[in-house]
Amino acid sequence: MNPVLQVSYEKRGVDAALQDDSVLAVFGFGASPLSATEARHVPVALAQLDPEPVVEIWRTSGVVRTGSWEQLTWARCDKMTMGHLALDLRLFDDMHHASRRAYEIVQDFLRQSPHHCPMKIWNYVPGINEGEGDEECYRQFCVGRAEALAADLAEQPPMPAATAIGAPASEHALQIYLLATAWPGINVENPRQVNAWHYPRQYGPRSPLFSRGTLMRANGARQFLISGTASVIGHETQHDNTADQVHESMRNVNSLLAEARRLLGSTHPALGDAGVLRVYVRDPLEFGQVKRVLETLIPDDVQRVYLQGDICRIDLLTEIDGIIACDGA
Ligand code: 3EB
Repeated sequence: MNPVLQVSYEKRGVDAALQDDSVLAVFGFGASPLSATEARHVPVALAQLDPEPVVEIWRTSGVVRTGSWEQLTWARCDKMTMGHLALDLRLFDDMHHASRRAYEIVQDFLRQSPHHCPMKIWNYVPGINEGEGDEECYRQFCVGRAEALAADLAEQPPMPAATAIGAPASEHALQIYLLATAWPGINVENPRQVNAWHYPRQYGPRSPLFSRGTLMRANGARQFLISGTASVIGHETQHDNTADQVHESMRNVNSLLAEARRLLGSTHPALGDAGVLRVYVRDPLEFGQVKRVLETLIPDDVQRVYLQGDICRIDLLTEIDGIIACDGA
């Protein structure tokens, strides 16, 4: 069975991609989330590092409907929903309050959606490393998220996979987008890492709330949604250079894939399976090196895009996320 969600990077314009009725979402890079032209259009502020611009396209089968809920816009087919929220930070006192409001909207939206189980949530946070200690923007983002989620903990579905990356400090929007389905996925944790919600106090007042990966099943086919994966063992950052951090991040990705195979009792998912990776690089000058290292670690047919993004801990230099098909599941 083909995966329900087909993800690809294509050298097309956003408008051309949106002409196609089977398209659930089109992600353009280097543009403010506040510039979306319709519900299926998700501009991401992070700039692409590859010289040739691409768009990320999510395709499904069947009729795509669109609508809005508070400031969130959504597009859905019969099997899944893409929801997109861009909150203008100029309307909020601080990141803590913006994040809490954003996650209240996301929770309210999911509760009434036919697809109420979040599989993965992407968070792009302007100036993520600004502020000292517990005032750091990322830590305040985590506090707001935890407060909104704690409000109805009793009805929490399993935690989604997530990515939280810094957008340029000049960007005005806190951006969150998500993929949701009607049934919960299977959470996958990384045996090499402490579960994120058990991180010790030193990383902030409230732990980040996400699973390391989620196995999504729709229409008989499985796909593995990998959270932002960095050079962390246990809970500690490893290595002070980008090349070694790329190697460690890929060891974590491979460890997650192995854990997913163990849970499924299957030989998939594996890196050679159809899929895409997004690679976030803090320092654009390191792009060439990151690319060279990854070319030695990843099969050529795994599509990937390189984006300039700050990682949520100041000592993390790179992070990788992705969506991988679980052939034959
Ligand atoms: C780490 O391993 C990296 O706060 O939602 C990765 C993915 C990270 C998601 C989040 C944070 C988040 O701790 C940090």
